[in-house]
Amino acid sequence: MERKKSNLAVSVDVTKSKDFLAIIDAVGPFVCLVKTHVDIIEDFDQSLVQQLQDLSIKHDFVIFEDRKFADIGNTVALQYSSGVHKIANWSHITNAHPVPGPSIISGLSSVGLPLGRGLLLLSEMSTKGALAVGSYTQEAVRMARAHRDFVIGFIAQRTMEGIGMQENTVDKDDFLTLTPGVGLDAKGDAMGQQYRTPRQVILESGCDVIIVGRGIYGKDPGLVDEIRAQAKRYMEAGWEAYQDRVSA
Ligand code: 5BU
Repeated sequence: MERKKSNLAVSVDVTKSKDFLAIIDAVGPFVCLVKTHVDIIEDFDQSLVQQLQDLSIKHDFVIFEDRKFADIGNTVALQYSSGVHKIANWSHITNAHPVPGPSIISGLSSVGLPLGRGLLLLSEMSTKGALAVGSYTQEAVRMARAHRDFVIGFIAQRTMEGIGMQENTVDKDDFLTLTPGVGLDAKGDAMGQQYRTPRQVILESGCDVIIVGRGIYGKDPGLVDEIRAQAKRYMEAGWEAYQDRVSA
């Protein structure tokens, strides 16, 4: 993030590998991270993974497969390492719902730790009516603190710093907060998504990284110049809000 002066992550939710790679190459210079949902790609094969890794080196970004694991330890270890996608082989970080309890972290770390991978826990969601609130969120943060060797942060709507801690605790967290549900032009979509601006997310809510999907690639993945311009716009808005937060 420091090296590129960017706290922008782009979520590339398209179904054709040609569009997927074109968007990533266009936004690459502006992002610290690219977030994927590889299970929506219709023509997925291992060569796509190789090309994604090449782009990650070319543009200096981290790869995050947004897999949202949610099963028992043994099953998630298999889902993470095996199957068609073999996520652990190429995705630097992935994420999990805390709903099964700490065993989900043990299962995933048995695969990911030896490979130097990291995990984000979903302690909140951006959707209307989300159930990840209150004591659920607090327990997610406690689970993360108990597994600092593998958990590097959260997907959440605000910083998780201090959540669930006793008052006057001097212990400081050092977790990242990555936040989806970010848009400069829309307030939401027709399926429950809710958007806030980079300023609300980074400056007011104390998050670190904005995750932006349709706000950047829009409806037509072929409009590469427009996608590049939007990526630059979101990168500048995110970084300015971050600078304002750290200098406040
Ligand atoms: P959008 O096009 O900017 O709305 O895409 C948001 C992305 O972030 C999409 O890939 C979702 O799966 C993902 N997401 C989210 O929107 N809200 C959440 O709480 C979580 C993930 Br967790």
